Amino acid sequence: MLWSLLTALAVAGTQLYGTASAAASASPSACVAFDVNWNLLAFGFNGKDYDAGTQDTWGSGTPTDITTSGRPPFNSVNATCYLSQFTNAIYVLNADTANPSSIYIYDATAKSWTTQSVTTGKFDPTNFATILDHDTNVFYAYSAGELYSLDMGLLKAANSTPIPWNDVQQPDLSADSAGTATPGADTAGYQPVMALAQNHIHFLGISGIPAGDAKIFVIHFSFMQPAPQNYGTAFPSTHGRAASFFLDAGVQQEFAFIPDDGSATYVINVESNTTKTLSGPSVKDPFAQYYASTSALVQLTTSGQVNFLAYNPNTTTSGGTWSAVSKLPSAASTLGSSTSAGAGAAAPTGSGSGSSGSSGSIKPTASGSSGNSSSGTSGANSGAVGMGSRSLGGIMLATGIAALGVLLL
Ligand SMILES: *[C@@H]1O[C@H](CO)[C@@H](O)[C@H](O)[C@H]1NC(C)=O
Ligand SMILES: *[C@@H]1O[C@H](CO)[C@@H](O)[C@H](O)[C@H]1NC(C)=O
Ligand SMILES: *[C@@H]1O[C@H](CO)[C@@H](O)[C@H](O)[C@H]1NC(C)=O
Ligand SMILES: CC(=O)N[C@H]1CO[C@H](CO)[C@@H](O)[C@@H]1O
Repeated sequence: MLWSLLTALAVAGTQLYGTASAAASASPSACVAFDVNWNLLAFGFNGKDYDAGTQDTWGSGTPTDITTSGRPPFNSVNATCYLSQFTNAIYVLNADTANPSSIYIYDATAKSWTTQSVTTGKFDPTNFATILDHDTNVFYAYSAGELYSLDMGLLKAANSTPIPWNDVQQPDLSADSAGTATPGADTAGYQPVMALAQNHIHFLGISGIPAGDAKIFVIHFSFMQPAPQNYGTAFPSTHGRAASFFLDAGVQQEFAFIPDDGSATYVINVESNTTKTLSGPSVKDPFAQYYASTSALVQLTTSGQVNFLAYNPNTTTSGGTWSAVSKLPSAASTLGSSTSAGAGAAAPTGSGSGSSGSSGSIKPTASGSSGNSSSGTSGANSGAVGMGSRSLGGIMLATGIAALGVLLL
């Protein structure tokens, strides 16, 4: 009896530890995005894909099952989805461990899938952040101190010719305003946070840049502005996640930035150079993914929960309440199943806010894109949760092992 109890404890400890590890080190293998009519699309939810409809319907009912052939298996961690607004297609990255660099294309009009092959060159498909530029339909990605691009043309179905990731430049991420570009400056150890607005890539969370500032890469001129731009509010210069708010037509002008500690949601307007401070997500999860429409910021947590914050660019000025998209099932079985996270677990988000042990707010109470592109990524389930579970698992495991030792003696 004692033996069974101890065995059970040890097993429980092992399982807890495994789950916590996965949850704490990588973003979900599911992803969320929007079509051009602002229907919320949820991919890789327990082997299925869903259309949850428009925002006014998310509170109840059931989503439409849009699962069909040719879809990726969604068996890889860190899956991300991007709306190509001109084509009404969703581009899906990191969704197939067997084809880690392939880009799966979902034609949201035809409701069909194709697979675009890619030539990676030096680009590492397991270590990057990216945005899809609205006007050019080109991906820009940062990986290991290098900026890359991949031109999707106007594809809503795959082309038989592989598309290359092109080396663009070694960006200068320094705060130097002298006007001289030093390739690679301040890129060491940088965990990229890329946010798109006005065809500019905003690099956030750079340790040497003051709070409230971003380094800007101007896509149309392939040019990194030497001096950082200030956005009026001292949002922290830490790692986090970003998602651009679409407009019904034209390029995005605002993006949301959620620091890893989930303490607030900052909405940065790159026309007025101002920042609004909205409520942080109820679920604090440094690995949550985020995606935005014209009027909502959506969070997919690493535990598979989907939450949203309503946002009206004309009238929302602060605060706000996060709610669950209760229409969608939890994507529970699509957690970052793989082990890949490994060591990354230590400080997955790099310089990110030393939040991970903090706030115990793990309450599941938390209730809670389209034309010329945008970005989005991040996960939920606060580090707090992950750490908590892991510690618990570790303790239980240790206890079990110690007890086993005693028994063996
Ligand atoms: C997933 O993302 C984490 C950091 O967010 C990174 O450390 C890890 O290498 C990524 N794994 C894969 C397989 O992309
Ligand atoms: C915002 O900053 C940019 C770059 O410094 C500048 O060109 C633009 O005029 C500013 N906008 C306003 C409204 O001040
Ligand atoms: C905000 O105002 C613009 C200009 O009046 C309008 O086109 C847009 O629909 C408004 N957005 C929302 C979400 O109400
Ligand atoms: C369909 C559409 O609005 N396309 C526009 C996207 O942005 C580019 C550059 O601003 C315009 O030239 C296109 O007309």
